Amino acid sequence: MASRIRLGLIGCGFFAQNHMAAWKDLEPEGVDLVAVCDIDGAKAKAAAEKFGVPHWYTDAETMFRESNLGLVDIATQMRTHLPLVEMAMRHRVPTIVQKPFGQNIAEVRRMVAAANVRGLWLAVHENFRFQRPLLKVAEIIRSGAIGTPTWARIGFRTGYDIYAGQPYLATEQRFVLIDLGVHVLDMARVLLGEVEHLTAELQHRNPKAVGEDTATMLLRHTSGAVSVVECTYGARRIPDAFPETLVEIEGDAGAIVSRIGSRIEVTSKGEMQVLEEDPEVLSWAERPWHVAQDSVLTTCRHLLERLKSGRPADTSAEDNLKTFALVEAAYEKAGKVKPQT
Ligand code: NAD
Ligand code: 89V
Repeated sequence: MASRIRLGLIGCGFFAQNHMAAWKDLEPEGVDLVAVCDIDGAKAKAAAEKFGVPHWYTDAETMFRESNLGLVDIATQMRTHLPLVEMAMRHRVPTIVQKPFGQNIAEVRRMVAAANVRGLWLAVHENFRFQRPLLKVAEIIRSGAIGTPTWARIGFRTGYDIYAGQPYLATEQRFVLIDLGVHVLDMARVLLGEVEHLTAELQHRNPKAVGEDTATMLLRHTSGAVSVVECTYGARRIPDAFPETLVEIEGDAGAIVSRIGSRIEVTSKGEMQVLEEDPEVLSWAERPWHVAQDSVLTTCRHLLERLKSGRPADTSAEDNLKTFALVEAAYEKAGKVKPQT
């Protein structure tokens, strides 16, 4: 019988509930969540009880020493990713870390180096590219149905109260680009390929947020394609698209337009076809998060399969470094942001 993987999870907060639910669903595929850790003992204990995890810890070092882990999933906020990834590497445990990979590119490079010097597997839980509608868009492009992509608009524009579940976002000096821009820039790479030139405008439209809450970027890809990549938590439109990333993609033989509700309009050979790609609402999911929650399960399945087969993840540390470099380039190009009262 193929050996089962002993998994530990660090950070039992808001979004980790989806990680733990997904890992429990993946038990039949060879993974056992054997330990959880949170510096807040009440959260660690609650997670262990909710998900039937045999051991819980308040100190990651102790968990590594006692749990004989084959994989660790770090679902804390970005300021603790570097120390926890380096700890996992010292214990020679293959590691998944949530986005943003790090607080800045220097930290990201340190984590990539810590894995490479030891020949260890390291990946980022970057799940937008595993959202069902975006998987379908990428599949349509690969099929050649729209020819060669030449232009795109990739946007995540919402007024959803993200601060209710993630209050810390309102206190980050570097906010929407590193939190949300990292997702849509990753999608730009997935759909149109690597980027050779980028400009960016940042806006600080929400006076209650410390950092920028709106980013609009113009990218030229090495293919010659051009994309407008944008994200905001300050939209006022109805219906609200949360948590969907809406895309328009033009090729030399067709086009793709995604609409709210995971509907995809594909124009090819002069015909327009509508595809319904709204994922089922998993037993542990709820609208409107269900699109993101479904992507967590797909992401964790991909990561597990790649680890077990000894191959890098599509969202490997090395790959996500390229996306993170675009985040840093956008901050550099945008310069100082003036609050808009
Ligand atoms: P959170 O603050 O709710 O949870 C983080 C938890 O980590 C807290 O319970 C905290 O006590 C714990 N923690 C902090 N330092 C620790 C340490 N050294 N050891 C053990 N536990 C520690 O944060 P969140 O909203 O769940 O976000 C966590 C990460 O997930 C962030 O990086 C965020 O960007 C990301 N996130 C991703 C998605 C997505 O994949 N689409 C969605 C939301 C959040
Ligand atoms: O990724 C995040 O941190 C979440 C989002 C809604 C974008 O998934 O805020």
